Amino acid sequence: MIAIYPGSFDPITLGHLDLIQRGSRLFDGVIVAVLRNPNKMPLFTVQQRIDQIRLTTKHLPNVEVDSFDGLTVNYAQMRQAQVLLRGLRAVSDFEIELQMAHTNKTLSTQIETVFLATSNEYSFLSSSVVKEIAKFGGSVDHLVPPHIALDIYQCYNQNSP
Ligand code: COD
Repeated sequence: MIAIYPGSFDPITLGHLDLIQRGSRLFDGVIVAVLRNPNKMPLFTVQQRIDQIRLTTKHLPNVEVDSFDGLTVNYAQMRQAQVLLRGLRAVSDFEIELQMAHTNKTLSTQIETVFLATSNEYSFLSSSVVKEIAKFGGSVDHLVPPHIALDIYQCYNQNSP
């Protein structure tokens, strides 16, 4: 069974990586799919994010990284995937994720959303938190893979704190 793990991943964090690793043990294949979203002003371009995720997941042979436009369910169907993999950190995630899962179900009855609960140590972690800390000169070494931390420090024009 193939799962799509869709998201912004701007940038990928250790919380995302944890979910990908656990998903790769549950499914035959996991496709990490970066949304090409012209409405958002991302820190990293789609290509940068794809390269970052590829480097981060290179030890996982059944994980592929791609990007997509438009509806996630259409992309999933195009890739012949049966599952959308999503993470749940808190009740606030639950509300949004449940709405998204129900919406996606109305668009395609073939595709199931599977939620994995966050690992305890990453329950507070998001790409936004990482950017906020880095913007104000804090260290994000414990929140993202080492090569991503360097990319982030470079973006904010700072040396490793
Ligand atoms: N622990 C566990 N899970 C985590 C953690 C963590 N620390 N951090 C993030 N996650 C999970 C998130 O809960 C989410 O499930 C996933 O990882 C990706 O997170 P993000 O923030 O990188 O990506 P999102 O949530 O912004 O992605 C949203 C989509 C791109 C999937 C969504 O906008 C989408 O499907 N857009 C396409 C249009 C569409 O199909 N719309 C219809 C559905 S409403």
